[in-house]
Amino acid sequence: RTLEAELRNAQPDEQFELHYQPILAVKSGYLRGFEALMRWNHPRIGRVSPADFIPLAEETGKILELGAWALRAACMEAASWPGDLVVAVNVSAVQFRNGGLEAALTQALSDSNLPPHRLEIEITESILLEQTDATISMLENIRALGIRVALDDFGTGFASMSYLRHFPFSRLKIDRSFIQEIAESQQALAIVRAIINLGNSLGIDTTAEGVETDAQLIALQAEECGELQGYLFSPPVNQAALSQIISTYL
Ligand code: G
Ligand code: G
Ligand code: MN
Ligand code: NA
Repeated sequence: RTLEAELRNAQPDEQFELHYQPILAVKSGYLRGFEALMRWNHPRIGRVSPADFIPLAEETGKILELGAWALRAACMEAASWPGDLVVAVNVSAVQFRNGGLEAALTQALSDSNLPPHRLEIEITESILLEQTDATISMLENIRALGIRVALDDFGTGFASMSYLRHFPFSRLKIDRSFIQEIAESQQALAIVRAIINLGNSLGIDTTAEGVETDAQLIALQAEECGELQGYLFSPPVNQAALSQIISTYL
């Protein structure tokens, strides 16, 4: 059977799991929370990369089932974490367009009892391209539930300054392509600094993604960037390793 047929028949609870990557506060080094990242372990094919199955799931509509499963599973897991640790869940443009997203969010929060301020969704700029008014009001409804909204991969797409004025984001996640260069390139550092300053003046938090080296960390510590994420601290890990990270940091 094709990968598409395998995906169509896959039960989320049986073949999928979430891995979690820690997110740290820059100044204090405190653990702020985790980004949940979906993993598909097919019984015969083995591990399939999200880069391969997410687009396929978006084309076939399977992402609606997988996305709702991920939201619920992430909220259930996060409800068992200590303190105010946040869970960030990636949401596809297809989930946005379909119209069931608010219901899936409400359901995940009520099933898990997770306080809404501990849930953040990550959306990409592609969501902003169409249906502007409908998109703005959906984001406002989601914010009104107390859920935070991050704009993922910021700086790579089409997001213009006007998006930042009109859409109620709580966070900008600076794409790792910029972070990769900050220790060597004055231009990359200038762009990252500009994004951080923009966020700070608009009251929007910033996260630097893909921090891999000490030199990058030092460069970011000199800026007013809020949070960090990257292989330097940890790759996405399974639930057992996650508990380990929580007990190390807390
Ligand atoms: O975890 P990894 O770096 O392999 O993820 C590759 C891509 O798949 C990233 O762009 C990531 O945002 C996306 N992805 C991972 N998990 C999810 C998910 O649960 N939902 C959606 N929509 N995308 C995800
Ligand atoms: O598109 P999004 O930002 O959601 O993608 C997250 C992806 O980035 C995950 O697949 C994760 O495995 C990957 N990732 C996380 N940290 C790093 C890093 O430090 N370097 C690289 N190259 N990828 C990373
Ligand atoms: Mn993300
Ligand atoms: Na990203």
